Amino acid sequence: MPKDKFFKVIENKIHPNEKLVSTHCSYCGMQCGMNLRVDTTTNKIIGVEPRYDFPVNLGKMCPKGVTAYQQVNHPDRIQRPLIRTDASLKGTAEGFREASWEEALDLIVSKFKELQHNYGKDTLSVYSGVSMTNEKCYLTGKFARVALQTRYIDYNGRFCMSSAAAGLNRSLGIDRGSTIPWTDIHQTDCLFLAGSNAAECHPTSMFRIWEVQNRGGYLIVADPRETPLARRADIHLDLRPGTDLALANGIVHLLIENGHIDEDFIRNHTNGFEETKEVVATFTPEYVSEITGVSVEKIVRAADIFGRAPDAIVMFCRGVEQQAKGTDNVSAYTNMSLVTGKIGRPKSGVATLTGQGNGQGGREHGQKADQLPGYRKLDNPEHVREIACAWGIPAEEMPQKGVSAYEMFQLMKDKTIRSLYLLCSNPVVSAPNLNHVRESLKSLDFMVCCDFYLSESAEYADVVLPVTTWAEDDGTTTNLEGRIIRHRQAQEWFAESKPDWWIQIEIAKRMGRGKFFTYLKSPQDIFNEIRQVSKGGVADYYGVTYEKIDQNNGVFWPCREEGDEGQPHLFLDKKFYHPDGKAKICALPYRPPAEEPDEEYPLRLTTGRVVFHYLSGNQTRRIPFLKDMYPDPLLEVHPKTATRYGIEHDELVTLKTRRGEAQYRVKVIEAIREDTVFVPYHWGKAQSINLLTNPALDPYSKMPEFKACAAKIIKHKHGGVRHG
Ligand SMILES: Nc1nc2c(c(=O)[nH]1)N[C@H]1C(S)=C(S)[C@@H](COP(=O)(O)OP(=O)(O)OC[C@H]3O[C@@H](n4cnc5c(=O)[nH]c(N)nc54)[C@H](O)[C@@H]3O)O[C@H]1N2
Ligand SMILES: Nc1nc2c(c(=O)[nH]1)N[C@H]1C(S)=C(S)[C@@H](COP(=O)(O)OP(=O)(O)OC[C@H]3O[C@@H](n4cnc5c(=O)[nH]c(N)nc54)[C@H](O)[C@@H]3O)O[C@H]1N2
Ligand code: SF4
Ligand SMILES: [Mo]
Repeated sequence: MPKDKFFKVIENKIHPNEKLVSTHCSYCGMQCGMNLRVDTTTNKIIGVEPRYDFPVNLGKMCPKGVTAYQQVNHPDRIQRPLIRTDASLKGTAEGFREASWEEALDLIVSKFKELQHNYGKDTLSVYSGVSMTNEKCYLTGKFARVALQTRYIDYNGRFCMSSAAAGLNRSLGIDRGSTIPWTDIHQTDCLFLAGSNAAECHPTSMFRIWEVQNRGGYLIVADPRETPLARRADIHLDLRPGTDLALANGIVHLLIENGHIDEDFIRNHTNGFEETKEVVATFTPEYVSEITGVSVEKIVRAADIFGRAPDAIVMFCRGVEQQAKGTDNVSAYTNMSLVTGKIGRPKSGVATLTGQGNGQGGREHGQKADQLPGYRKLDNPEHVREIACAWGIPAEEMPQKGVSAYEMFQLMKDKTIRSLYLLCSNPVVSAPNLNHVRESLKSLDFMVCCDFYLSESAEYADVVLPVTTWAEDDGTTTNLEGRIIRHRQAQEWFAESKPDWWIQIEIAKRMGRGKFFTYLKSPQDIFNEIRQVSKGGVADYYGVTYEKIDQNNGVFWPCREEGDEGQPHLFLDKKFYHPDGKAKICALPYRPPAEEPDEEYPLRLTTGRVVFHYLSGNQTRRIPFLKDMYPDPLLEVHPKTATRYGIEHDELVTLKTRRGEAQYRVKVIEAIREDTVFVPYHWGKAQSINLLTNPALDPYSKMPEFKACAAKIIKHKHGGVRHG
């Protein structure tokens, strides 16, 4: 790939008694290149330097990235396996004793066997995450289906990328988050970003995003809050939470009316235009303004700028996806690119900003309830046969498809599921409607949690297994562009911790299923299996090798042959991945959020992130700098709303919804709509905003409605402003 205008050769300085290990950040989907500094006398990681040679971040990093290394030798690391001695203390950090690996693994396997003997194979479940490498994500799917032989596996991407995946699959026939490499972004003429707080959540994208304006291009942002991105945008579409579908339909309506559509492209490369035209016909700027609260002028101007721009990129993130109609929102925004033909060429396209480090790769290789490696589907008998054959099991033995993450917690409550193997996620903080989820975990007969810190979820476990961090193991991840990259081991396994793959292989052996795993001795062995098994699938990794990744700074999938260089741009041949080669323009009638404000709950609550913390906060709340910068969650309230409730900045109030309540200090801020309040979700226990969120699920993706529900503020009798 050609070097872009930001590329500079800067050598990393190596200090005496140190070596640099070239790898990537553990956190978000940007997967910034970094070098870990290792003291060669102690062989411990002691610091970090950005990598200038990785084309995505080119030497830039954010506050989380520069402190990520502090996780590795942190005093809170779990040193050895823990076994629960007092069941009455479930839900607390008390009531555990240390144990050997032998004892812990034997206990797990005897419990699994006993439960399966009494209640059938599907009584076990696996809930996983995508902060893990492709190797671990892939193996977890195989572990559930081949070692544990259960249908019940799902993962935290259900709460993250599931609507993007469902929407992109429906519209384009493929779910690669971005149709273009990140090095295209700054070269476009119009960047339309919906529901993304990129300055805080994908901070190292910002130099490219600002460059669009520096070059004379336009930035249009749709967000109920005036985020740093929205503040500098040419147009800020400050919509009510949960109304994106109306906004997107309204813009498509105007693109058609203004003659800004590409008729040749529509005729030759898409289906569905006529039906869509009919549906959007009623979405006049006035009607859209009524639903969204955005002024008619702004809607008209946004559509005009987007329509006139020679090249344009539509980007969206969880703000539009974490809704009970997230899938429709994704397809509706994708319609903007499809009707204008601004897709399938450099500098134009569609991108969702993938959340977790391996949010892309981790959703391709079989951690989803209905999916097998290479993006194959469990309800396709041909796909099942292919994977069963690759794994060496009879096709009839392949477990059926399971259910989505939140539905799994429901099945625990009614005892259909009696055991959970949890890894790489902290659902006691991150799942919606937590009162229910916490009860579900309590009702389990036996729960295992694999983590490197004792998370809020680990406190519900019967056995806790200490795992290695990202910096102690080799492997690959696939970043938000679809680029497969290498992570490298910089330090030995901490204390008695083990990598997730090692643990799963040991359990498989003890379950009597070892023969399906024995030849996997290292991450590279597992990667080679992914190559074989994904061959012929949509997400085809066959042509990717560790060596090729090293030589090219990553390889974009699909990469079908050893000689193939991978595809940074998708659809350059205007072939979409539906059987007829055409993309689908989707006709999508509007529907309101699952829960609208009313007299009792008059406010709209939306939730999300701040720059200093990551997801459930289990990793970042322990890093001194990050904790100091943002110690506790704050409730963002517009000054006029604060006046209406008679509350002041920093006052402690109760926020309540139909599902639960929690107390927060108020942050009075103009950068939010008057009818909306916002709380970040990175905290556990009584501070969890997910005690309040709505588990209404999207019918296609099964994504909960994290981004919109009805709430009220309750003022405390005796104030609560801190003084001094
Ligand atoms: N600092 C930090 N960075 C992260 C993460 C983190 O935890 N912390 N997590 C990573 C992960 S896993 C993810 S998924 C991404 C998430 O990245 P983002 O999606 O950018 O983050 P959020 O804060 O969840 O939501 C984005 C924006 O959506 C807006 N929003 C809320 N409701 C609506 C709505 O109805 N419509 C529209 N259009 N916008 C709405 C919010 O005001 C917010 O500014 O970030 C990744 N990067
Ligand atoms: N209200 C609200 N809720 C949300 C969201 C929102 O916007 N609003 N966003 C949702 C989104 S987008 C996401 S991605 C989810 C994420 O929510 P979670 O899935 O809870 O994410 P993490 O906090 O990353 O949890 C990962 C856990 O695994 C551990 N861990 C890290 N790496 C490894 C590893 O390699 N192996 C193992 N075994 N453990 C590891 C970490 O210490 C941590 O405890 O939250 C969702 N919840
Ligand atoms: S932007 Fe994301 S990948 Fe880059 S340093 Fe920050 S958290 Fe890490
Ligand atoms: Mo996410």
